[in-house]
Amino acid sequence: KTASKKAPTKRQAKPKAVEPCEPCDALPASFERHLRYGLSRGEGVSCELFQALAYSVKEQMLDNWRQTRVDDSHFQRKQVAYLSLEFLMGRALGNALLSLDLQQDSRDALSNYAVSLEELEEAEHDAGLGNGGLGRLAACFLDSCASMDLSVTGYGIRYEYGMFAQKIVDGYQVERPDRWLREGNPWEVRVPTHNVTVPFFGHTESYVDKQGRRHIIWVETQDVLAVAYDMPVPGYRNGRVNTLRLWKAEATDDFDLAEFNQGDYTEAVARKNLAEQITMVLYPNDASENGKELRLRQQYFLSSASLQDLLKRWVSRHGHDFTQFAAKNVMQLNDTHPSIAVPELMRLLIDEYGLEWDSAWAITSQTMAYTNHTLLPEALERWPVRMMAQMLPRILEIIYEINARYLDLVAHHWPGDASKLASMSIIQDGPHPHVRMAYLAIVASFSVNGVAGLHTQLLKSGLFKDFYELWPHKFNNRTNGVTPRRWLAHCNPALAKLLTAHLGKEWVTDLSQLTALNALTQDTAFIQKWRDVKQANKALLAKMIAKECGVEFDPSMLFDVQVKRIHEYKRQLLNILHVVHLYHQIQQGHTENMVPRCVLIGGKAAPGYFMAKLIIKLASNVAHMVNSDPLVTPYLRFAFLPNYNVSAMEKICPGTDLSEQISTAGKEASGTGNMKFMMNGALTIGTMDGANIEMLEEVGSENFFLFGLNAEQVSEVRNHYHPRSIIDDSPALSEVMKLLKSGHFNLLEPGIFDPIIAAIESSDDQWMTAADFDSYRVVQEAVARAYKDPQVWTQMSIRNTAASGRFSSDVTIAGYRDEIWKL
Ligand code: GL9
Repeated sequence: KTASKKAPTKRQAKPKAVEPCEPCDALPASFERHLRYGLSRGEGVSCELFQALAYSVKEQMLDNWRQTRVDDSHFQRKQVAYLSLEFLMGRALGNALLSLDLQQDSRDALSNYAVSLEELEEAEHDAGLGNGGLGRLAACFLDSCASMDLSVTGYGIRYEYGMFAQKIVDGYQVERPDRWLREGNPWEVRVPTHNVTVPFFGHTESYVDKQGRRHIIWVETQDVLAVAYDMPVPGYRNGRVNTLRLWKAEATDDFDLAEFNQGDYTEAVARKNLAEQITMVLYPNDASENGKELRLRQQYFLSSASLQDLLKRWVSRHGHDFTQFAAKNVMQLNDTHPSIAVPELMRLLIDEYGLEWDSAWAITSQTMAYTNHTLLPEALERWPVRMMAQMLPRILEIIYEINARYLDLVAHHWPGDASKLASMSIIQDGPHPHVRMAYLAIVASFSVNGVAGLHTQLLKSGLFKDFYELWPHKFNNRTNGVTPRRWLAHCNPALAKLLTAHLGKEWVTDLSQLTALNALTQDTAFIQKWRDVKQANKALLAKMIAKECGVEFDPSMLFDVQVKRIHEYKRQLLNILHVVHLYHQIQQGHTENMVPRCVLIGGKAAPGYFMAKLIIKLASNVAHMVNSDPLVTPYLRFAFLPNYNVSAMEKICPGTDLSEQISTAGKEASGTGNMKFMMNGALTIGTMDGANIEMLEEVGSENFFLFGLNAEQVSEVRNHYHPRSIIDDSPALSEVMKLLKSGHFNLLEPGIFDPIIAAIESSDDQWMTAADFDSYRVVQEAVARAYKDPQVWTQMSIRNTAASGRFSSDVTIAGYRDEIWKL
């Protein structure tokens, strides 16, 4: 394999303007056309109406989509490739209508049909191509990049099965496959002209060419075809349409020729499946390493296909002249998942395009940037050397070479310190050596960032301390954010309308404008309007909860919500213990100062995570006892919402009063749900963790319910943690534990919650639930007191929204743009 085509392409004098050949039909006409001629039946069922509307909305974007590509390429703008194994996009219709200002046109188009736009939006299946925060962050970033007119392409995988659907059966989580593409995906465009092939397995050979240069070739590979599916990413009313390119794995046509020739045609065709498995399913694991071979295949498949795509585009313009490549390209690695892109870029530059090692390394190390999303040790990816040697032999050789050269540098920096060489090596030695992907990413990247202030601090002082000493200039913080288009303008139309009426409409693209709300906190008429909006949103949320959980939430009660992945560090357990405490208080008749509240918990547990699943079961059982006691329900109701996802959050955050952000300090890298709630006027009860700290800074401690140990205290107390004496010293917690142990919540299932009880009482409890219980309970009492005065509560709510401007992902992306990408 040697380099192919030489550089071609004439420079165009002007960017081609994309002229529509026929002026594109306005939306209503286009909608009718799609409904009548574009779809199989045109019977007008809501799924078809949705498809017709989606196709016609996509059609409205096509000219701008093409123009965006032409302009970016012509002006030779610096490009960013955002590489991510996850893009948790959710639904696209509502967002597209908002961005393109097509809401009224859509209503017009639907006027002849007995269906509302809102109903059609509900007919769209979520694109659940992610697990949680990390994947949703990628989706918010794409929206901000397009809205800020940045040339950024998302590269990901087109999983046939997205995040599983969660059912609750007898209180237990049951996973159901999410075949989100079954009815087709009207937004995507298959682009076979961008096909590339990705090699696997085989072995390497070396040869010396006529000039005496040694070359490595990777031979007898099993190649898999990567087929591009593009999804449009419209900017907010600015004419830009960026691209999310998702790769699907298919068998190449020349698979297993030998088998063909032996006459085993059908067998050979049937075996195609092996290749296509690569993009079959999203791994549903939240922040945990899983080491499965198929996962590594997915990672390499995405990395290789995306880089080949970028290099092909480069070569078509510049030939094999890569001198400007690093000045014009950045790859942002969303966690270590795509970090195999580092050796892959080296391979492509050296083996395919004939560069020398040093030039290839200069390019690679000036284009790669790495974002870390977690400190949890179980989430740090490591791949067995043996697995890599088999699957990606050429890649492993390159990793060894990168490591050898980098360890020279380490040896220079810490002369004679062999322990540093071992602890910092990309290869973790031992009987089963592993490749440490985070180290590989740091070594090769010009930027390493954390996702909130505390998180970045802890990276520098803990997990990556030695690397920080070696390369302090690489480290930087980029506090996460969420897009105000989806998470305010779209999901909370009533509040959006009120904001626009008082502040004008600029806040949608400049969320710092919300600070002007502070001037309205004494305006009683405005306060009343704010309250009315919240009440109306609570009524909508209550309707959904009645439907999904069969529990009546009363909008006059305090809505107290915790939705996120179920994980011990996020401490849904602490929340449940508090519910049990309230339940017990009510049963004891201590209701004098009680503020009636409805507690909602929702989230998925990783299918193999025993404790997380047991926490769901506990929530379900406690909810059952709470809701079936008529003495209790006037004061307390509790529901577990099944199948929490992006579109559920769009209904939840506008109707929430109190947002639960109660992780053990030092464990939640940032959190982003916390920001969505804040934007929508919820108050937060939370620990000094992740972005909570910055939220508190912005809004002031008088508008935030802070409790619990801070990160420093957590690591200090860790060494002498005795939950049993904490429990003994706390009458409230003692009662709660007594009730749990009595089997009150599992009368027919004796002993099932023993592992939870044991975990709380264990001095090894990493999450230190008992340590924060009393502090949490006391601050929950302060919450209740504040809620009693609607005027005061509403003022605090307004101040929270007012202070949320800093958590727009536009602000985050401005940071990436100026400090990392240098666009
Ligand atoms: C996460 C962190 O746990 C969150 O605190 C952070 O807000 C997001 C985005 O930076 O990244 N890291 C991680 O692995 N997940 C996160 O949410 N997990 C999932 O996405 C399921």
